Amino acid sequence: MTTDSSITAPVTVIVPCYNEEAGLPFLLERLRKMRARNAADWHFLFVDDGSSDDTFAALLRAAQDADWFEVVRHPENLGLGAALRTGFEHALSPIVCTIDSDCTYPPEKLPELTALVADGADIVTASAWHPESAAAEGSSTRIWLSRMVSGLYKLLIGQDVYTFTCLFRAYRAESVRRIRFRSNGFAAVAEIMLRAILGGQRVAEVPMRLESRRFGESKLKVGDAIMAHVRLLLLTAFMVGARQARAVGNKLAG
Ligand SMILES: Nc1nc2c(ncn2[C@@H]2O[C@H](COP(=O)(O)OP(=O)(O)OP(=O)(O)O)[C@@H](O)[C@H]2O)c(=O)[nH]1
Ligand SMILES: [Mg+2]
Repeated sequence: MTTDSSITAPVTVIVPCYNEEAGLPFLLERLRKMRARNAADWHFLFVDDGSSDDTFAALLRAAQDADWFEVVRHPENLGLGAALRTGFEHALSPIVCTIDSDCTYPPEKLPELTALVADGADIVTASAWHPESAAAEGSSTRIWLSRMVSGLYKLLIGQDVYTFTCLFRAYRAESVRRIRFRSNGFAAVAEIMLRAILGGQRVAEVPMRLESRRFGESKLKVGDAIMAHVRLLLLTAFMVGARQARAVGNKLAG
């Protein structure tokens, strides 16, 4: 069913989808089994972002026999960041997760992430570029881009956070709601992490192997993603500089 209401289960998992009909049966079966095994009271919220294929209709059909997920839809494609914003608005659970709909990180591992939020972290991310993570599978361009921008953000931020680009995360809801991110596309994932770190939130990483997509096609447009990350790198440099200037100012004043 579609929903206008908000979700109050202990954990809500937001699943952004754009033209993912090929992998939907696999994804739904995997989530159903995962819930049956260890997350019976979790809720899933699919955000269909104006898909032009059968994604939305297939989700609605599947939702008729399932009370554990709901579907919201953008009438046109607004981008991954916009879909996440919509998801966060609807999910009122104390813990909110986001996952890729192509299962490139195993949904079964989500409880590892939510446990760390329960232990005090504000944001927990799967980390494909952590030194303890196994070698990633998939497109070499995507791997190169994601590694490179994560390395640059790490350098700018000056903290041991290795992966900024991974959507597979768990958040303390009250913390993520404080983050105002502006990116509408893929860069939103990095922007959320950067703003969380700069805002003093507690970040944890779980080393995890990135697996390759088995169904459908990648939605990442490399050129657009590079431009978005260049803008975000500049914004980050500005935010880091402003923070340092404030710290110096406070020292002089104190
Ligand atoms: N709502 C929404 N979701 C999107 C959009 N673009 C991508 N996604 C979803 O975001 C997730 C990540 O997109 P992918 O296409 O898998 O991008 P990727 O993981 O960088 O690339 P591959 O896994 O190598 O294909 C998937 O669940 C997509 O369906 C979008 O414009 N809107
Ligand atoms: Mg993917």
